Amino acid sequence: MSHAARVRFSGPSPLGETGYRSGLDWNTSSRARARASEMIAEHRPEQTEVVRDAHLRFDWAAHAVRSPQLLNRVQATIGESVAVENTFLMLKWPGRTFAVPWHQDGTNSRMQLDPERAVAAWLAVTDATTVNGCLQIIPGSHAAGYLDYDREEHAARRGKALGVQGMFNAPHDRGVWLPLNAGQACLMDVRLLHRSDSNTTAGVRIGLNVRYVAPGAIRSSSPHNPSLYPLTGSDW
Ligand SMILES: O=C(O)CCC(=O)C(=O)O
Repeated sequence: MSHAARVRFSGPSPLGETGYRSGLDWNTSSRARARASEMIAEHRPEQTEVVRDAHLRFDWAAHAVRSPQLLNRVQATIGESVAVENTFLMLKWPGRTFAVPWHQDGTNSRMQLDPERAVAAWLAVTDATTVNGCLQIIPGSHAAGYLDYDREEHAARRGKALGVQGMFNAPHDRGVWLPLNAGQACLMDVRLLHRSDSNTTAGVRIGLNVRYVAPGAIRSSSPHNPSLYPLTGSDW
């Protein structure tokens, strides 16, 4: 997206001052862990780290994005009509370096998401802890709006999963860790700065990242608009 066409979108968050909401449930822990076991068995041979559009590939992920408590919160945040714009399943295998740099989910070179009409969710499929690579966020960082960013160096190797990287020297001491049990989820303003570290444990860490949008949320300069996966409403 050209620099001139980019909008900063500074201002309040539909998720309040902190710009995030944690402690939601997308499933029971035992069912989430069962899904994790399936994913580990399927992806262990290739040690796949990123699966794009997981909601189109796995029935459990298609159900996860419409789990009632999560979807209710999403609708309370961005309105009744909701579609999935994108999902990534992220698997962090033991012994591999896979840290995700500071970034904002709602901006990349192709598009920007209007933060009043879009929200990001992160669903823990395994437990996510400070030692296996849970999210770290900077509460309130959405208020500065979209920041400048660089292209991610390793995008090609990671299947172009993340288009942006550490846009500024975010002070780690302002960061808050967001550990979640399997089956729990959090919602984030699409401008909220977040990152995660590599997994230093012997187990696999799996999370599902979801971007939800309401009609009109996507500002794009690309002819290849993302395909939407409507969940509720009829304005699509
Ligand atoms: O799963 C992770 O460790 C990071 C996910 C994330 O930040 C993202 O996909 O936007």
